[in-house]
Amino acid sequence: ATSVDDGKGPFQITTPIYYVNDKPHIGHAYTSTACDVIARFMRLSGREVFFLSGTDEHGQKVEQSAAKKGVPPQQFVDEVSVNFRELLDLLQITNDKFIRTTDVDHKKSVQHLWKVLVEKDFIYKGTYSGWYSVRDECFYTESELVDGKAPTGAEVEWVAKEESYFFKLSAFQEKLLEYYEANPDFIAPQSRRNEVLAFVKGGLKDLSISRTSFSWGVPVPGDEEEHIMYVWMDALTNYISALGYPNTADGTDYAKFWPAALHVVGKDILRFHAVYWPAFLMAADLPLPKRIFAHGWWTKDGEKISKSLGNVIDPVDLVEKYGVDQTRFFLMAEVAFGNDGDFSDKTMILKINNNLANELGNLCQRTLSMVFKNCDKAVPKEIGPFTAEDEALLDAASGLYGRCADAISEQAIQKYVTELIEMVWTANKYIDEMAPWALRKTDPERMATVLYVIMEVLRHVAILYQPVIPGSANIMLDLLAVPADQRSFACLEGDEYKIQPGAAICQPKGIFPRIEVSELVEA
Ligand code: ME8
Repeated sequence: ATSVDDGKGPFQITTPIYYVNDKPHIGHAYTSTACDVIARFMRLSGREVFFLSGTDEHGQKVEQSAAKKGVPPQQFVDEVSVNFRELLDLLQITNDKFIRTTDVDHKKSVQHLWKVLVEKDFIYKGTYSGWYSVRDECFYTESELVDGKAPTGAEVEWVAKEESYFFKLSAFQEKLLEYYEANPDFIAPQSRRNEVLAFVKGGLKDLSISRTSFSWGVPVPGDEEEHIMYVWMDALTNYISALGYPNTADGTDYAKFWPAALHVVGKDILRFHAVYWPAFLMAADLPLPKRIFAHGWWTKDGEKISKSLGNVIDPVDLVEKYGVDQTRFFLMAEVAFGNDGDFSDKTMILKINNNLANELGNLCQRTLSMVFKNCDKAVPKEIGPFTAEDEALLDAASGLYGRCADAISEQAIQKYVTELIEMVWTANKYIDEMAPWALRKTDPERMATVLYVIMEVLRHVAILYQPVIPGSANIMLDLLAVPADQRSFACLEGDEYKIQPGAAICQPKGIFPRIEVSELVEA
């Protein structure tokens, strides 16, 4: 997929809002971290960012979970929502807003959208009977069922003749197809786009958008006593309610950010985002977001992660065992964004030990300790002319930002990290070949030059690693004596921000501890 974002101006990025029926797991950590990498990247590029996350708190699934716990739904969602907020803090996610669908403003916003759709004649009252999956919060047609279950494997129940409001989704089949055609990068990756196209081409039925058989939801305007809104209609609207919709006046977040939005979702909920949400927006005459990116699914040792299998991975445990940056790094580096991935502790430990501890950590450590010991505790001053090898390495480092930016413009986060990993490989190869330790006595000026070159390469690597491993990247930048106000991507261009010869450096310290093998055995 190519970029649809113009690379300039305000930028909105969103995670799905997570259901509060249970505590957060690795999938939630994954999507949130991916969005955080992109948000941080954009901010470091100088763009104004509105990064949104939050919790989806209505619907039958949440109501049932609350009932099981024996607490009123509001109390239940208040408690569980906190776990999601805390996970974001733990992972150092820099969301600008955390929306809850039980927020008063959000509810008003959804009710407003509803009224607009009524005015425009896209909502009518009828009766619904059909299959519903509480787990998926989704209606299915008979023909979609597989062995009496939802295509996702979830149980379905028969909803017998419930009075319901409907959204005229069928009216949007052609309009959606035209839109996908005219905007080939609206849905990414391509394989997922094809699935959406096939689904829409298969025919769209009007969508039941209200329920009467339970009560935990946003009341339908004009029919408050009987009807609550379908949870997906409520939830999807968060992307604009968080920006202040229906207030769209100049100066509002809505005016500034919408529709410069990238919605990142798991492949499980692409249909809601790529079909229903654009149809609601078209019906309301509102602009559509720039892109929907659907990422893949994590499994554990080859199996679906689920409570019943007892193989749920708690991101809080990962952070405790391996560290925040290590967890972020692994999740981003392990699988191509868009593909499925399999989690195992062993792979995680190996990846952290290899790419972070051995390759990046050692490169920093050996370079900086040589500088500290042999160059008067300062960035080398007495540097000679650059050789072809020096120039080649420095050129590779100067091109790094462009390559990384290209990757991010396609949400290719793994590619982004791989660029950095490979840059470090190249630098390690260079240091081994130049062997500055052997030059200490014979040619100190050449030694100083080699060390200087590596420090400059490390500066590029550390600045560009900030979105992925923010804490460690900033420690690296401290060790490299890069001033705190010279860490944005603008400082990767031009000579004035290069590592300054003579700048004092402090005693280097290890950044990435190796995870010991005993832990590997336990895992
Ligand atoms: O669907 N691998 O909420 P949800 C990768 N409330 N990602 C995973 C994952 C896994 N095994 N499991 C979950 C909802 N995710 C709705 C969204 S948005 C308007 C409403 C991630 O709590 C992935 O991003 O079930 C997936 O789309 C999301 O969590 C589903 O979270």
